[in-house]
Amino acid sequence: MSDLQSRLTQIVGAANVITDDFAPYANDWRKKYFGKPLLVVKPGTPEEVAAVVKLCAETKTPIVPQAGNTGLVGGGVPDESGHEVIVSVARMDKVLEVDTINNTMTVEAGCILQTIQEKAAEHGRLFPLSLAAEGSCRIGGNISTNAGGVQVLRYGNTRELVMGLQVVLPSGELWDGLRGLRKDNTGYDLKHLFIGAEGTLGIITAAVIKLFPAPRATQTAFIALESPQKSLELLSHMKGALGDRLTAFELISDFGLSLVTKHFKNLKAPLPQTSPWFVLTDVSDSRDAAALAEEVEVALGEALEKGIIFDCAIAKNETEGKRMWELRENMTESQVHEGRNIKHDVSIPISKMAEFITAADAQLEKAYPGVRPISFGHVGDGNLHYNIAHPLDRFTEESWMKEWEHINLIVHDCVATFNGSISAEHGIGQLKREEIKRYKSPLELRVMRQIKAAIDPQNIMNPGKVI
Ligand code: FAD
Ligand code: 2HG
Ligand code: ZN
Repeated sequence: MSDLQSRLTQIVGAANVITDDFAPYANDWRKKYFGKPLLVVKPGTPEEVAAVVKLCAETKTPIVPQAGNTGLVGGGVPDESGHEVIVSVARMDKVLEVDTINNTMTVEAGCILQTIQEKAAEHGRLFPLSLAAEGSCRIGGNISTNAGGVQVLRYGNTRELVMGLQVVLPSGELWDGLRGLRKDNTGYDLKHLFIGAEGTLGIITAAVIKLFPAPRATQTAFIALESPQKSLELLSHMKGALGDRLTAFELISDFGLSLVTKHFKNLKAPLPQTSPWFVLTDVSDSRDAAALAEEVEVALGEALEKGIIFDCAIAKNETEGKRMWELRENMTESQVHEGRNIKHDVSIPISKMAEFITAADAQLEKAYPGVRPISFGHVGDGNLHYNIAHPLDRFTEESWMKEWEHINLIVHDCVATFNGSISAEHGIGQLKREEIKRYKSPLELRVMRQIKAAIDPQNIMNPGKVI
């Protein structure tokens, strides 16, 4: 046993230092990255995390923080050097406090997102962060990626949902910023540095998160329409009719939906006829369900009359609504079953989204005739998942992967012409670390590096990620 291993064992106990069977920690969800860690350490308290990091700082051992390991950009996966230690917060998975007057919950960083949602519901509250990985991602990972998901339209990104943080800095010092304050103008707001930092500035050990009153009624509708442009018209119409009660607004292409029904035989499209595009939307309210149902029906009826939509199915009850959402939630997994594609997670001003899809589709088709874009996502937030599957006649799944950089260049250069972003919600990790240099200004990159150097002068905290 190495000296480092025996000292880590003294801190967390032998059962919590993993020296083999690294696969669940060293490989990512997409099976794109296969890292080789030195060890995996699983501390049980913030003090243990601090002691582990202090030891790593003393021995200049690089650390990769990890929570649920569902990230899509390789941020939580070590390199192949065999020198990096994964520090997993998975054991720190408790809800510490629910304060229904302050409308906050204090949670350990390893708390599973779904557990938090369920705990909030038990108290008649809502924690609105919602994404398909919610059964396995953990709040420390959600905060570190500033995760988005399907309710950003109404409640904001994770950044808007975090009120306080407790963080172990790369020196091993424990910063206790676990405050549940709605107002605190006492200088730089440090928590924002760690939100979305993808583990490059410290290890989040706990958080105070914001709760909302649980809505009394939710109406889900699955809508058929002709084009992305019509979806923008519908968004504007629905916002006008229903205001901020519009909670989710997801665009789904026909091809994207067909992959879900192909690979999940138990799931059925809610509308009988085909359509090139669909929108899945939720409207929620704290008033009674019947009144909301009527308002949603009237709004969609008007959209039909105005020729914005072809058809729609309004869920008659919660179960029907859930079935509609299962189609959306299984989109990512259905694409895994279909074969590898080249993912893009782009942000575009909402008003330009249709123009972007037309331009990017045309540029890709010119370069790769028969290319098959799978377009879907959080169009209500201007965030499109634009995953590119290979033309069936000239490429195999494997040969398509060799086009990765060229496809990225086409798509991301197109994003840049719309003044968009090449990562709306998944982050940079190692996947986009080189590419970001092309799209972020030298000034922004320099300031980011200065911040990193000030907080982590030894560069031990998730080196090789983000910058
Ligand atoms: P991990 O994968 O463990 O880590 C993610 C990053 O955070 C890494 O860089 C890691 O080093 C760092 N990190 C983890 N824990 C800590 C900590 N305690 N302190 C400091 N740094 C830490 N993302 C979205 O935004 N929206 C979606 O709709 C969405 N849907 C998804 C659907 C599927 C099916 C899958 C597989 C993923 C999806 N994701 C989505 C991506 C992913 O689930 C999110 O990024 C999630 O927030 C990551 O959480 P995690 O606990 O798995 O983090
Ligand atoms: C989603 O919105 C996730 O479902 C994953 O962000 C998107 O599969 C993807 O590319
Ligand atoms: Zn998404």
